[in-house]
Amino acid sequence: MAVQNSVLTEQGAAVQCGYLQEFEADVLAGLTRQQKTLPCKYLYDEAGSKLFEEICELEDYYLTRTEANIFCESLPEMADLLGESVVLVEPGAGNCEKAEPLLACMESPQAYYPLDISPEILLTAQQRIQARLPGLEVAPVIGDFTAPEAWADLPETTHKNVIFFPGSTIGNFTPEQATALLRQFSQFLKAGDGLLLGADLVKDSVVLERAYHDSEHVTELFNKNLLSRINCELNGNFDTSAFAHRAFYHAHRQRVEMHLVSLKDQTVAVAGRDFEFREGETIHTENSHKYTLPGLKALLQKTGFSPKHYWTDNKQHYAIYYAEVL
Ligand code: AVJ
Repeated sequence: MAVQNSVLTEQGAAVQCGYLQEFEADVLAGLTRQQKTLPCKYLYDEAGSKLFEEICELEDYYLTRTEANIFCESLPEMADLLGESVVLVEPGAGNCEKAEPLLACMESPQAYYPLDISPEILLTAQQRIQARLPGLEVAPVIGDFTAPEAWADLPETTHKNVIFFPGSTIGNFTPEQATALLRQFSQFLKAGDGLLLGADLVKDSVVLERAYHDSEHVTELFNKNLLSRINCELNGNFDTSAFAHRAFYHAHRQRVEMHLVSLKDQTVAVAGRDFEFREGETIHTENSHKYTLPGLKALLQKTGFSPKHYWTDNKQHYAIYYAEVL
């Protein structure tokens, strides 16, 4: 049974009300820290998600098209490994555009459960997929996939489940967080269930840094949108022109870090509180962790999965891994 639209909207409204309180608490806590930090999940509001979609089209941002090419080449093989009558669960599904060709290629998929925080985007995607794949049950679940409650809202099933986690979303998590998240995935799954995971690989730092400091400055807008969002939703007064976008590869941590650099000494108010910035001080806004193939394999193994197969592009810029629960 698909979730009724009215239920979905109510569920969405309740989730979003709690979400605003959590946003405020997280922003105030993050700006109080020695290294000012804002959780990267807040970059993806409606405007941020649109900017991120623009990033995905950029020449400098190789990730999306490289992953798409790998999928395009190996979809039948992947669908074959997944098997028939599978329930596909996608945490952070967004517009569900990556799942659609996979579902179309799979042998009589049982259901598709996209899990995301935006009810509007999910509803549009649900209608689109149901029109293109009639007979497939598409039941969106509104929630934050890093929260255990969201997983409890998923319908129970006796069929084989496969968690679909493409887009290198795993890169947003530190190794410790990624370990916890994949353990959460494997605990939700049962023996024989699967995980199809996309991850960006370690490579030349020039290529990496260009992807996050693009020549068309879309990533800069994406990063600064977080400040505009705080201004709007939390009554802030950030002057976005008094901050600069910075992105660099930290080889030891195997990640690209995104920051906003204060261009002068300044005081900014958020939700009735004042925060001091020194010139050159930064707010750390996002991490994008990069993996090696052995690193990915080890991560899967220590979180309850048995790695079965991986696919890469010829430059080994990006990998898609398929693993099953032991
Ligand atoms: C959505 C986490 C995959 O890390 O490449 C892109 C986010 N931030 N450009 C990434 C992002 C700036 C993206 N992920």
